[in-house]
Amino acid sequence: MSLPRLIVVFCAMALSLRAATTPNVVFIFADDQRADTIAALGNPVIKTPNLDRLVKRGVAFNRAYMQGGNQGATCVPSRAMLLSGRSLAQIDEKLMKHETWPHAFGQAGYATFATGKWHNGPPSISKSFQNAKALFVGGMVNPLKAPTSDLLPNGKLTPGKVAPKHLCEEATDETLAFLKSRDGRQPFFAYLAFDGPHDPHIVPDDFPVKYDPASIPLPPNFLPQHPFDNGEMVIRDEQLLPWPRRPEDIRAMLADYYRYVSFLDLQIGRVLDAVDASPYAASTIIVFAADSGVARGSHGLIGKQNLYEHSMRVPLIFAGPGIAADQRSEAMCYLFDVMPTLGKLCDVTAPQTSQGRDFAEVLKDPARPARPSLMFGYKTIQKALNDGRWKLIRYPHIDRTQLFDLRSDPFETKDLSADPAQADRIKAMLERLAAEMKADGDDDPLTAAKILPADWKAPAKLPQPGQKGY
Ligand SMILES: [Ca+2]
Repeated sequence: MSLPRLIVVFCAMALSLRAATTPNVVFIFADDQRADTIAALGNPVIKTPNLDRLVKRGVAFNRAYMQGGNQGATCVPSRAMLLSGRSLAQIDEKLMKHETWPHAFGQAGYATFATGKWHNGPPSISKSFQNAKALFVGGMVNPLKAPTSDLLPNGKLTPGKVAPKHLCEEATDETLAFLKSRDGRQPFFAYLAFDGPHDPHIVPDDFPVKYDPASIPLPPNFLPQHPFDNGEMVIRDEQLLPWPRRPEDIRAMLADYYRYVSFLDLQIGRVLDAVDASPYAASTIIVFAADSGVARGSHGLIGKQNLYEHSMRVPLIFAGPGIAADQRSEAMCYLFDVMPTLGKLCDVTAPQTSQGRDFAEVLKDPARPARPSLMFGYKTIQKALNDGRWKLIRYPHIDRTQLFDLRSDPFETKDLSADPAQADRIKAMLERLAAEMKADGDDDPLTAAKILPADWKAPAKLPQPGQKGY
């Protein structure tokens, strides 16, 4: 046999050996899906039979978080953190300055595939994935993909018009086609990024799951208006509903939002069925997560440009070979720890620039802790620290601090910052937050040079698309 032929045979053997011993990965990533939108994890209203299936087979994290944002479109930094394994203060949003984790999977012999939403600029797609299908690049789109002339002002389809395939369904089809194309010679990493349940909350008209707004409970921390100016009160997401927020509007919005989650759940079921029916059923790790939560009436807010739990906490479920079944974990972690963890499970060498920690041990033993504390940021105007029980949020522009006891008050309704008994704790947590920010390269001050009034009332004139502050 000639030397080149020998090399080819050797490489093929090495690849098939790797395929036989290393797991595949299907990573399903939702957009703005709150952690509390899964029936099996305690939501009494929503129907998510397929996410429930995944919960049953794996480990669900109750305290997984995105770290924050440096712009209103938090999708962008969140995905940059996830895919690079770098912290908020250290990301390149275009994903060009550092090696990405999907690239590292490719380098390790994986076939890498992406479909759905991409929000980090076109050049980084081919830098990250060998194969990308039906990726759409950018922010807000109508997921029905119908011509504008066929849509009503609310984004829904004009009665009598027919829409092409919903974006999330199309991305699922592409994922199924990719799974079908596998011949077992190479392990694979498939990344399916849904555009939903980000607003507009639009699913095909004939999707049968519907929710009666009257049956949907208001969030326990619902308020008609946020109690002070958090620095981001009139950004686009906050303009989705008028002030004061009305319970009936919030219920109607949640009904549409939940319906979208159920529609995604149907797509997730198609992926689970396809993996189950494939030769890779026993060798495939399935991960479900979302890039952020969102407020939807909590604290008088609608969007995710805040550091409350409903916006920062994300769903995170791992299932597959070597992972405990039907377990919940209280281990705290960031989204940017997820790829390092998958790297560990799949024996993929981390990019040198990845900073996330692997918590693969938690997947075997869900009682183990992961990170001792977490730090969050939104622009220069909100910074926070969660030490496992206590959460401090700092608003430097109005010189204001909130302190919540997450153990007794998971909905962050009782701000203890004015309690003299908490003064030492607040001082210590502020010092720790400042030190952790500094260690991570975040130089923003915790008290702004110019302090603005904290009072806020809805302005008569709101910023419009394209204007500053929108
Ligand atoms: Ca998002």
